[in-house]
Amino acid sequence: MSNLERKVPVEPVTLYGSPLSLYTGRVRSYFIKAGIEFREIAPISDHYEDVVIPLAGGRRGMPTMEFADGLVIRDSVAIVDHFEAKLGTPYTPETPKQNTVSLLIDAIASEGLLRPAMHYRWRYPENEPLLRSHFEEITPRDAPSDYTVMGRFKRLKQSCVDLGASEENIPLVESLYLRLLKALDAHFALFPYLLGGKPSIGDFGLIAPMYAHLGRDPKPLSLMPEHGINVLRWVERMHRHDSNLGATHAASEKYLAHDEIPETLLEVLRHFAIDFVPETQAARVQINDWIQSQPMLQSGAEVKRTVGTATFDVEGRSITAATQPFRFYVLKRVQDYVATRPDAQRFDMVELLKSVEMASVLDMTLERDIGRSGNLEVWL
Ligand SMILES: N[C@@H](CCC(=O)N[C@@H](CS)C(=O)NCC(=O)O)C(=O)O
Repeated sequence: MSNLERKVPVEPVTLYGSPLSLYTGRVRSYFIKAGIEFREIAPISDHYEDVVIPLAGGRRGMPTMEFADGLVIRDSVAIVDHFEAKLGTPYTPETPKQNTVSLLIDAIASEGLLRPAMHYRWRYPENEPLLRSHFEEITPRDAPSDYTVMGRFKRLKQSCVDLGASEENIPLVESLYLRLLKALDAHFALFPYLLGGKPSIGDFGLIAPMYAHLGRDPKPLSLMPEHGINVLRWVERMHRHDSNLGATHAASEKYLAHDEIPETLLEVLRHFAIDFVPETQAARVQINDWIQSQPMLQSGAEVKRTVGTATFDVEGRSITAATQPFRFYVLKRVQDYVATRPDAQRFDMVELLKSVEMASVLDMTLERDIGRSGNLEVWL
């Protein structure tokens, strides 16, 4: 029996989520890869309403998970962290450049790809029958208006615009996404996962937008056979217990040797930088201004999903998008990792990030840190 198998809980855990939920995808894929026995159910039972939500900080968020002994964890990052710690960090690369890239892609993909994910879901009516059916499955008891099927449609269509996918910006959002597919396709043609023969934390962040929205809703799914066959194969691979290497992939089920970051992945990072860097910089300024304007913000106060909007330029177009402190909570993990490396390693990491126009993200910090308390993100 391997160490991994021995440390896996005996009782199956319960994952409250849905096939249409972006962040459930991160956890589902992690559980499948780590061999964690789980049952996934819709978050609608009386038990969920009366017992789980209060333990989840009162937030009705997917994913939320519950252990047989009653422990509840809400938030996909916290759930993955919990299991990484428990299992001996099986999906955290040990070498510095690979771990930096894994953490960076985790942040960029799970927080920075919401714009194409929401655009391709909510702008194409052919997705609606599937979405309606899934929302019916997860409509809670005595649903408040925001949580009825119609309420969710209205709210989420609006949040597509709020995230910067306005009517005028559709050509830009689609062009950026199709170029991303192309870059990822070139990478996954050569490597089964981001860093070689085994998934990393970055793969689990990337599967979040690439499954429920971009790899499953009918319209964006239809783009994959034309623009990203190897991305489609990776999406499938991320849902299998085995490594599922392709015939053209090297046979090793390990991360690449010598801390290598392949050129195809550097290209993916260069592409991510196009909107992630200006957006994060603009969001940082706006959120820090907001923090300054809140002298009474108590330590322990819940961090709201959005605190305003920021405007930035991408390829000559202006985008205004909601600013989300959570982006910085995830990004800080890369920043802290790099900051605590020995000088020589840090130098190499900064050089690597410079080569993909991303070094500036190491300095994009908030004036107040974010922590967790009672299953909520809180201002420290
Ligand atoms: N940071 C959270 C975000 C969770 C989240 O936003 N989940 C969405 C579904 S993917 C949700 O439940 N939103 C509430 C709603 O739409 O009612 C995580 O990583 O789990």
